[in-house]
Amino acid sequence: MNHRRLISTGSALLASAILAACGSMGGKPSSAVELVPTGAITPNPTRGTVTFTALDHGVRVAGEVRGLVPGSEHGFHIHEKGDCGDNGNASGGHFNPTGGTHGKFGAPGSHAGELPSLRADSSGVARFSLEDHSISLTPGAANSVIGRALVVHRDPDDFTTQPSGNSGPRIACAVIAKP
Ligand SMILES: [Cu+2]
Ligand SMILES: [Zn+2]
Repeated sequence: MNHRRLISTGSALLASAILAACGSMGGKPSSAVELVPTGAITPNPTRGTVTFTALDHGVRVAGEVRGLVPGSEHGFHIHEKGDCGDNGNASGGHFNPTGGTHGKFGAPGSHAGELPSLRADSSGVARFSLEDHSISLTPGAANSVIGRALVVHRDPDDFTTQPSGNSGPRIACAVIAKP
C-alpha cells in the first residue's frame, strides 16, 4: 500500500479504524465479537476479543481470552443459538449443521462448532489464531456462524462425552454478529 506512505500516521490510523468499522479488512468480511462473563461462576473476570474473518475456504478465528486461571484448559465452541441468556445455556448445543457427533476440532464427523480448547498462560490469557474449514460467514449458508454464539466453558473438554464434551458451566459468551 504505497499510498499509505504519503499520508500522515494519524490519517492511516483513521483509515484503518474506518475499514474495521465497516467490517472489511483488506476486502475480507470480518466480525469482531466481545466475550462477556456469565453469572455461572462468581467472581468471573473472563473476557475476550475474537475476530472471525472470511477466507476463500473457511474462516480465520483469532483472538484472546483473559481472566482465566493460569495454566487452565477450557472447552471452547460455537453453539447453535445466538442467545447468551440463562448464563449461556440459552445458546443450546454445539453448532451442528451436518448431524455430526462431538469430538475434536477438525476431526471427521465432529460438530462444525468445535474449536481447539483454550489454554491459559501463566497470566491467565489464552491467545489463538486458526483456520476453520467447517464454518463460513456466508449469509444463508448452512454452515454460516452469523447469529450463533461463541462460548467458553469452565472445564476442559474431554472430546468424548456426548453431545458436548462435559466441559462444565458456560463462563463467557458472545453472539457472532454479521460482518
Ligand atoms: Cu460449548
Ligand atoms: Zn461438539
